[in-house]
Amino acid sequence: MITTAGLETAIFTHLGKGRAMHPRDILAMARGDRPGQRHGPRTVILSLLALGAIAGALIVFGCPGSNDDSVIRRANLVGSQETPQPVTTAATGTITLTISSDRTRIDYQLVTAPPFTSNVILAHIHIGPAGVTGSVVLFFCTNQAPPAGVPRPQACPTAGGTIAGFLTADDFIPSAASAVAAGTGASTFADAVANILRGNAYANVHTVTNPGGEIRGQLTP
Ligand SMILES: [Cu+2]
Repeated sequence: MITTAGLETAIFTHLGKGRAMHPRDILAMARGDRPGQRHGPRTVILSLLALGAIAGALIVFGCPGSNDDSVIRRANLVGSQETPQPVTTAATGTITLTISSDRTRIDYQLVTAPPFTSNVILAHIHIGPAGVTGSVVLFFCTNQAPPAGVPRPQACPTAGGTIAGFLTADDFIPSAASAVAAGTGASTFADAVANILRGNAYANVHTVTNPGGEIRGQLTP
């Protein structure tokens, strides 16, 4: 019986000696033979079958993570980032987005830390650059009437806390054409993802006292 482990050991043992090796010798070593030993057609065929099996296993199992092209975007949320006026608050937050390899899903974790000035009412993603107010395209959570046309977002922890979930095209809220043209909106989920990836999006947490937003952060790599 020829095992992959045995073959790898043979190859690496030999590579360690810094000498080139003929494939025939590698197979021979895997069988426990001495390099250079001659074999009949049956042995050669069995050896080729073994090589095929090893190649097949490599194709099936691949290298861990080799197909994972997911992308992370993060933001630190603070009152001083709010527009049009900075907000004075001791509350802070962090948002982490993991955008899937095929860019059709955003997994998120939102951590908000008290003290907020008042109860948190909603949190979401806006499109737009730092210092500019843009359109809301994706909700993380809300304690208000849910947005129309999308699945109901989860509740926000009113005094801060951690929530996690994921967003897809189902959750996307299209912006007005004028906002899209101005760079403060997105027409599709894919468009929103493209804006997030190029830094033209931010997360915002709104409270009763600061309905326009209490802490905000621009999404960056
Ligand atoms: Cu907002």
